[in-house]
Amino acid sequence: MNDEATCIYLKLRMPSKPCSYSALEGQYVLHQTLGTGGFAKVKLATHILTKEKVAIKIMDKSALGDDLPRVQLEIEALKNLSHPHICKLYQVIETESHYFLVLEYCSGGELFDYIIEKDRLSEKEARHFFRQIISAVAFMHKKGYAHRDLKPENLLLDSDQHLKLIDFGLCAKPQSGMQQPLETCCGSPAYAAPELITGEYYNGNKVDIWSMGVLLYALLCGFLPFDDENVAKLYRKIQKGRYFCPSWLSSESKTILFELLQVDPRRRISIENLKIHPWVMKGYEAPVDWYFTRSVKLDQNCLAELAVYHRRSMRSLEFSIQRNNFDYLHASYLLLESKKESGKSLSLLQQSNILREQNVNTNLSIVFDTSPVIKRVSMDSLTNSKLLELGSPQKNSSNLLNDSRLASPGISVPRKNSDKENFALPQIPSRRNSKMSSTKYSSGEIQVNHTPKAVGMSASLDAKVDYIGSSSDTTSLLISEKRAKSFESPTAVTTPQRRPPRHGATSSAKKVFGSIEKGLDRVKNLLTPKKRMYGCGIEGPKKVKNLCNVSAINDKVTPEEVLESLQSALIRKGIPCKQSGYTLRGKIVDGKKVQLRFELEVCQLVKHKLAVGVLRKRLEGDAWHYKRVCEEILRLALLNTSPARKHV
Ligand code: PIT
Repeated sequence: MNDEATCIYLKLRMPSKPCSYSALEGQYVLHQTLGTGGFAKVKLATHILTKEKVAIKIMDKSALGDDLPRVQLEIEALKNLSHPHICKLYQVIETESHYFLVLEYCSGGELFDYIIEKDRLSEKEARHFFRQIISAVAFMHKKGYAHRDLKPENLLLDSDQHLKLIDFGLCAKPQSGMQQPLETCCGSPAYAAPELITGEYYNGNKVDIWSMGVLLYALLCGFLPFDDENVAKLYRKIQKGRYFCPSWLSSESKTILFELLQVDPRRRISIENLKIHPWVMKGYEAPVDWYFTRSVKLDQNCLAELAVYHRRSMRSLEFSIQRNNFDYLHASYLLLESKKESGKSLSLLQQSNILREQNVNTNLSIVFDTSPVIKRVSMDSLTNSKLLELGSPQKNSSNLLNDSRLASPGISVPRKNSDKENFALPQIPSRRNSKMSSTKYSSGEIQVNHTPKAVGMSASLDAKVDYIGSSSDTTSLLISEKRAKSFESPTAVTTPQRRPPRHGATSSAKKVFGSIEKGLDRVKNLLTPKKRMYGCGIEGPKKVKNLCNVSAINDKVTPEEVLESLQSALIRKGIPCKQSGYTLRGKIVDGKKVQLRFELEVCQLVKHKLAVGVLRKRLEGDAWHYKRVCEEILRLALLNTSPARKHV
C-alpha cells in the first residue's frame, strides 16, 4: 500500500469523529480548514473515489441572510467560468442548512504570500503572473462578469505555479451587459477604484482594471500604491491617484502602471489593449491567450473508468456528465481528467473499497485485503480499462459499454465489486494560439524619470523618487527626496509607502526576521535552555521542512525563549492571544467585528539544522494588515530578547 493509501486507511480505522456535515459522507473526507471569512469557511478534503484533493467552501445558510442572492450569483459565475486560470468548480451540494462548493485545490497558496516571501517579484516573473491574470479577467469580462475583488489574496497558485482566480462572492453580472453601470460599493479598500469610493455609478470592468493596476504594483514593489491604516485617508490617496514610484521600476513598468491607475475610468486602459501591451508582450511572441472553450467530447479513458466503476454504459454516463449537473459524477469526471493531465493513474478500483469503508463507517474492522478485486489490483497493477479489456467477451468493447442493459440510473455506491471485471473499455487524449491582434497599441503620454538609480539603498530615502499620479491636476510628477520624505510619518510600524525602498530597510517580514536573527545572536549566551512541556503534552515544537511562510530565527535560542518573546510582544500590542503548545493564536477585533486572526507557531527548521523559526498563518482578515502586524510582533519579540532587557 502506498503512503497515501496507508494514511487514508489508518484514518478510517481510527475511531472516526462523527462528520458534522452528513451531506459529504461517503463522498469526501474533510481535513483542515484552509481559510475562514464571514459566513464561509474553506476546508481541504479528499474526493474519495479519485483520492484527489479538493477545497470545499462551506456556507452556512442561516448566517447568509440577505446575501443569499449573492451566493447564487457566485455559484452561477463559477459554473460558467471554466478557464485554466479560474478555480474550477466541481460540485455543488445544497442542503437545508448549507451550501458546499467543491473546488479545485491549489496547493501553492496565495500569490500574496509568494510576493512577501520574495519581497517583490522581478519584472519577468511579474509579467508571467500578470499575463495569467489578464487571461482570467479578459475571459470573465467576455462572459459578462466583473470580479470586483481582485487582489493577490484571491489568486492562488497550483502545484505547477499556475494562478487560479478565486472568490466570486462579490462578482456582478449586469443584466444588460457590462456597459450597465453598477452601484454597490464593494471589495477591499486598498484595491478600490476612485469611482467606487465616490459612490458614483461605475462600470464593473473598469474597476477590475484599476485593481489590476494595484495588483501589478504590489507584484513589482512588494507593497501597495495606496495605503493607510485610516480608511478615510486611504480613500483620499486613491482619489488623488498619486503613488510612489520606486527607483527599481523600469520606465516600461511605470508606463503600464500609469495607464492602469488612471483616476478617470474613461482614460484607463482597456482589457483589449492590455492583452497586447508592449510591457505584457516583452519576451513573448503571442498576445495573452485568453479564450478557452471546453471540448464537447469527453475523455474516453476517464469515461471508461467511471463506466466500469458505476456499471453503466459510457454513453449514458457521457450524457449525465454533459448535463453539467455539478454532482458527484461531474466532480469525479473532472478530477479524473486532471489526474490524466498530470500523468497519474486513473484506476478507481482501489478507491471503491475506501468508499465502501466510508459507508460502513462504524465497522472499523474492515481491511483492504479482504476484497478479491483489490487483491488482484495490488498484485497485477491493472487499471479498470485493462481489467475491462481482459474480462470483455468482445473485442469491440464500446459496444458492450453502450449496452443499455448495463446502465444503472444515477450514481450509486456499488455494494459489490465482484462483477466489475466483466465491463469493458478503451482509449485515449491542446491549446489555441490566438493571433496577434492588429489593433495598434498606443503607449499613452507619460513623462517618467529615467534617472538610473542604485537598487541597494540605505535605510532612508536617499535617492530621487518618482511620484506618479493620474489625477487631473497631476499627470506625472517627479519629486525629490525631501518631498518624498515629507509624505512619511514615522511610526513604529513601517508601512510600505512610508518605509524606504528595499535593501537595508526593515521592509519585509523576512528582513524583520533577519534583524531578529542578529539580535538573538547577541543574546545567545544569556539564554538558559529550558525543557518544558507546552500545553497538550507536546514535548517539542513542530519540525518543518517547507520554508514557505516561515521566518528563520537561528539555532542559538531555544524555541521556548522565542515563544515567550512572541507572547510578550502580543501582550504589549494589546493583542489577546491563546496558546496551544507552541502555537499562539492572536485576534484583533474592532467592536464586535473580527478584523484579523492569525497564528504564530514556533517551529524548528529541518533544512537549517533545527534552527528555531516562526511559522505564520493568516486565518482571517486583510493580508497587508496581517503582514504589518506580524512584522511589528516580530520586531517587538526581538526587543524582548535583547540583552538590555535580559539584564533588567
Ligand atoms: C483552494 C484553496 C483555498 C481556497 C480556495 C480554493 C477557495 C476557492 C474559492 C473561493 C470562493 C469562490 C471560488 C473559489 O467564489 O485555500 O484550492 O469564494
